[in-house]
Amino acid sequence: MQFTKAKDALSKKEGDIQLRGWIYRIRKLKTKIFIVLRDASGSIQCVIEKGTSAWEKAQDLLVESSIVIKGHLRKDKRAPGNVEVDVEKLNVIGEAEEFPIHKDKSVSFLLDVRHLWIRSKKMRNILKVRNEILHAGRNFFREHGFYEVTGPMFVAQAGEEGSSLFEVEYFGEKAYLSQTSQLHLEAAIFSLEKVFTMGPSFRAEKSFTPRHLTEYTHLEAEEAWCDLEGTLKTQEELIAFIAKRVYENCNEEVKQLGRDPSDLKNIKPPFKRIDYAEAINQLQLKGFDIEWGEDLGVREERALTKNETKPLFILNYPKDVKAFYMKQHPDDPQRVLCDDLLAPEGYGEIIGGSERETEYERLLQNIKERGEDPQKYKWYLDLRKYGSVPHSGFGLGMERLIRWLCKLDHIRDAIPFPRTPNRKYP
Ligand code: NSS
Repeated sequence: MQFTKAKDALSKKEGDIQLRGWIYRIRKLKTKIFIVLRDASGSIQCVIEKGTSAWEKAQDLLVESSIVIKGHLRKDKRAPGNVEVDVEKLNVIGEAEEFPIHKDKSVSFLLDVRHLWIRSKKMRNILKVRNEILHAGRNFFREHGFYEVTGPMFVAQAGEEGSSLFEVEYFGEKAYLSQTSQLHLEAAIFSLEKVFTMGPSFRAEKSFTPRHLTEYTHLEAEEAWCDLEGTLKTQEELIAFIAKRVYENCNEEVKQLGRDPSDLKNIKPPFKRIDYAEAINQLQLKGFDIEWGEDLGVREERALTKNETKPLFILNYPKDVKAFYMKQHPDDPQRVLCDDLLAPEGYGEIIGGSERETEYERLLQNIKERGEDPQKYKWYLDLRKYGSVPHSGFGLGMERLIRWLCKLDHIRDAIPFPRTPNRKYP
């Protein structure tokens, strides 16, 4: 007999059934033992009668033991899901020791036992939504004519701020863990025109905020023959596409995580756009002590987005707070053609994007101004020498997106094994 998934069993009519999974709850009464069996799909109640062979085997079983059950499924109004399985045969596959996770454990304890905590209902729901989001991200690009490209994770130069580079020893030389695949994607557009990648990015930031990881999942895209306007359109379509997929395929999961699924239905283009100067204005009116020229931090982004229901673009930041590769604004040399996309409800930045500087001399100047060695960027500068074209791209932090869509307090729950400045175990 084949194994039935717990979720499918709930919608099945009466009949013989075989299930396998882990004991989520076990309750021993005088003449019955109730087991809630869970698998990846859901959970179902099973009941063992006194005097059966299963009764003896179940006596000392603890939660999280893995078992196989053969039995008979029937309707029962008292059981969760209104069905119950009368156990005829029980096989214990792996007996569990006393499970270390009980109610009311601290956040840091749950992080220490993360390898076990990912079995929890909450984490399973998040991981399912995460799965949907990662797939939807890939599918969007495939459906829109982008080629998937993989950049290297060992790199010789900074892609973003040098101060957040992880240095590694590379056969007696210095190398770094990649902060972004952007520069390599820029090389790839001259072959494939529209490219994307999804993989880890590393940031050596000692930031203890609910939106920073030292290793995160980065979905990046780069398009040839594309200006800032073009990439803004790709960005909003991507986010709307992913939100729709989550709405369609993870309705129950997001609901259980505390997100009203109808919020996701509303995430449709166009997204509101405001200029950086307008953002500074609004913040000053809200009482922030901020001047033109300063970057926006967590608090500022929260203030700008807390009453929004859709993402918000902030455009054209000052050159000095942004990376070297961004194109100078044609009307204002102090600004660059760029965007940050901020998630609503106070969540803040999820995307950083820009049109890229195509002029060799300006790019070289930018690299020098930031104190970087142009020699290390020789290959990247080459791209401006051999048939340069206007191009734009962006990077989306997947855990930030997951955090927002799942309405999570902290980014660490958006990834199975979070890496932060004080955590690399388990
Ligand atoms: O630094 S970014 O703003 N931009 C780039 O890396 C570009 N080179 C991407 C590109 O154009 N191809 O990072 C992009 C996004 C940012 O908006 C966040 O959502 C996310 O990456 N990000 C992070 N997520 C989690 N933790 C950390 N530390 C982090 N840093 C950036």
